[in-house]
Amino acid sequence: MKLYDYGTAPNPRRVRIVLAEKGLDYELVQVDLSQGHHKTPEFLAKNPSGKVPVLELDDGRCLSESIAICRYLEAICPEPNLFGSDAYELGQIEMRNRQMEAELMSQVGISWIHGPIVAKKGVYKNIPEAKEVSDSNVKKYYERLDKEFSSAEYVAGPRFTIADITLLCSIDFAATMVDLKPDDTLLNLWRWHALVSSRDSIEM
Ligand SMILES: N[C@@H](CCC(=O)N[C@@H](CS)C(=O)NCC(=O)O)C(=O)O
Repeated sequence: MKLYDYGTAPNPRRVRIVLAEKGLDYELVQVDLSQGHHKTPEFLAKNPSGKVPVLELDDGRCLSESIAICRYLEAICPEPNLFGSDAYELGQIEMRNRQMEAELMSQVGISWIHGPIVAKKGVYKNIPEAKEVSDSNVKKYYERLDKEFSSAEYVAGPRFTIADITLLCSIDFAATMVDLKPDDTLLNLWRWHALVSSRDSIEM
């Protein structure tokens, strides 16, 4: 199978980490978003939404949406389990992953879209006020996470799951590409960050 990727993008990184956790072989294909290669007719035939990641199976069928791809990978390679083993855990991990996406990753995305790197491309109308609000939401959310990690080792219970992968990819993208590094005083958040970053599957 092939993974269509873009090095610094947080969503394909989630899939790369899941592939590494599961030890699956695949071919990595870089799609240069900065050159608009994700909007060509060839790429739109693979994902009409024009976004990475896309997983192309050996028979040519394609899946997009990071979590849909990761669920497929969990189905073909159940171990290590990243989405939950029993009914409660399935619900708990889904809930936490959705919260990381909807409450943090989406806000980081707004700060990115209205930040200086995207502004230079002139693709979107730049609204600095939107970035001010999302920057503030991200910083508040980091504080909330720091409190949660005072009594929790991982995002969704006692073990590493897809929810940790979503949070890690959101924070690392925010810190490196959006100038939203969590404050050094958020010691519980940084403890969690060091813990998950030390896994063999984690690369930038
Ligand atoms: N919900 C999608 C989001 C995919 C997405 O937004 N990918 C970004 C890179 S992280 C992208 O391709 N952006 C280019 C664009 O939107 O034109 C997922 O989880 O895969």
